[in-house]
Amino acid sequence: MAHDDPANWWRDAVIYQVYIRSFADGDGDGLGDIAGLRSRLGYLADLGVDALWINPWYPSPMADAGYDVADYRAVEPRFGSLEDAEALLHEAHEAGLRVLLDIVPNHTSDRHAWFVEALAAGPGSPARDRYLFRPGRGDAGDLPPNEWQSVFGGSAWERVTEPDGTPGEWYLHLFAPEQPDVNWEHPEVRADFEETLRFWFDRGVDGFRIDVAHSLVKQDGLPDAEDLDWPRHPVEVDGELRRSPWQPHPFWDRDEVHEIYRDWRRIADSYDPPRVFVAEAWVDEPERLARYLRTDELHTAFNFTYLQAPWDAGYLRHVITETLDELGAVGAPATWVLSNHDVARHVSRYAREQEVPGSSVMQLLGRPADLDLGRRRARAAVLLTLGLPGSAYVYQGEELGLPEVEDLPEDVLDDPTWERSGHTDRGRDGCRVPVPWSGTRPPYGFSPEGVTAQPWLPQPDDWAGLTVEAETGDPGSMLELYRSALRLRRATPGLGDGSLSWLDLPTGVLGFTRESGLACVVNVSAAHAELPTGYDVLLSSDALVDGGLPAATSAWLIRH
Ligand code: TEU
Repeated sequence: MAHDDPANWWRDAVIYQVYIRSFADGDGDGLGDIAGLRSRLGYLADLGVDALWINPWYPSPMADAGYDVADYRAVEPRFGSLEDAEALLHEAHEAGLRVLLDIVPNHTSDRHAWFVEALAAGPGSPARDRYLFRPGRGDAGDLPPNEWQSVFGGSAWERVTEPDGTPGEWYLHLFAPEQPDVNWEHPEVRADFEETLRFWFDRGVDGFRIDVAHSLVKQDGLPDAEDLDWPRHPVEVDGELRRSPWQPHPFWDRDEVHEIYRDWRRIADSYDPPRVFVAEAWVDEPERLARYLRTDELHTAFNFTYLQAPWDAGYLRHVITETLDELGAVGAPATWVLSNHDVARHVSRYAREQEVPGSSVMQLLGRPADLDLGRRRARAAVLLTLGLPGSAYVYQGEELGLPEVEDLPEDVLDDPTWERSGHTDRGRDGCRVPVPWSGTRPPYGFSPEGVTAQPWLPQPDDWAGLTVEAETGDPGSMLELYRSALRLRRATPGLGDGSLSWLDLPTGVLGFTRESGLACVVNVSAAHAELPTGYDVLLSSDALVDGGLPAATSAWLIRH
């Protein structure tokens, strides 16, 4: 298996996403930190994952939970110090865990030294050229330069007050106004991010997750996006799943972005062992995603097409096949991901009617939920996810079966989406609630015993059964299913990197074989399904009934 090989471990690694502010609080201020993470490395090694991806831990005013970086080569004091970070890297490696950090190259914080300098320097200055400042439209320049909308809602442009006190230029921010987009045409911008890569690689970091990897380059002249169909999920046309034809977009997935990653790859390859990248690129077509994974570019990319797929056998088979075909064509392994800190937790997604592709909390609210069904499907889905060829991600808390917290009080909502949408979109806080470790009441061991600080987001009162402590040793728990699956995945040839062949099974039942006589069968339907003959069961997501798979159950099988 690839994960033992220092040059190829990423081809089938299981990578655990540490959303650091919500993972474990070591210093008792209600915010997770490096000390908390260090104290839980044993848990992660024992869980059986190969690597960690840690969300941004750099100094930040936290306008977007750390994705507004004020200094890329330091650590936010609320999370710890650079020494703490180095100690963590050392201890993780000792525990057999590789570590990926998160680099945010599309935008900086508005408190980054460059932006502070740009504001003070005024229009036309070289300092402004590191960002995308433009004059406004209209006689008084009081209209934004174009119609681009921020991902968090509202215009993607903010007007500044010039040093002389007059209303002045506008700057682009595809995300919050506190996250000005940088100008990737500027050689100094390129050189500085490369120095950041080296800074952390020199400290032993094994790779980077690249935030919004598909947005760095904007079209010359910044033209409006004319009625573009974006995103483009496959939709059923005449009984077949198809996408509308791809068209260039002024800021998403422009072809010019690839040159940047060729440069980054050369830097990663200059290290021994080579460092690796995973792209966060919300590019729907696997064919477009594969372009990021050509041999001289990035290693892997999150598979959001899979994450957004409804619980539907035909749809899942379609996106799995498409992914493996397109990524295979450039020699890249697939990744399989069900949840992260930006999307509604999959237990809650799967608890709803599965008609449309999607991931947002707004699609869920107000729709009837069957959380027991959501959990069964989530259990079935993890054996699918870990049974597919390639690498996989586990978002902290999914191994406990945590649901989305859909009823956070409005006054605790922290995601900029809530304000930017004029309080119409509650945003992503519901999947970011601190992890419950032990005990029967909040903070469930998230903070050290005896502290009075509350977790930065309140945990539900009914999570006593979902703590690591409560689930440990309970054979029916989500945690023990993850532990068993991860243990088997490591020990069983045929799981991890490689290929698959589909089995011909009844409608609604997905099944495929892997190398070494291994098979994975997932009953996506609402009816009972027979298992294929000639196999023994290695692991099933729930108990078999009459030797077959009840609805929303999956199994790993081995040929006898
Ligand atoms: O996210 C990029 C992104 O466009 C989406 O995930 C987005 O957050 C979501 O669709 C909003 O509804 C990355 C980070 O993962 C996210 O946490 C940051 O907020 C964002 O970039 C800006 O840095």
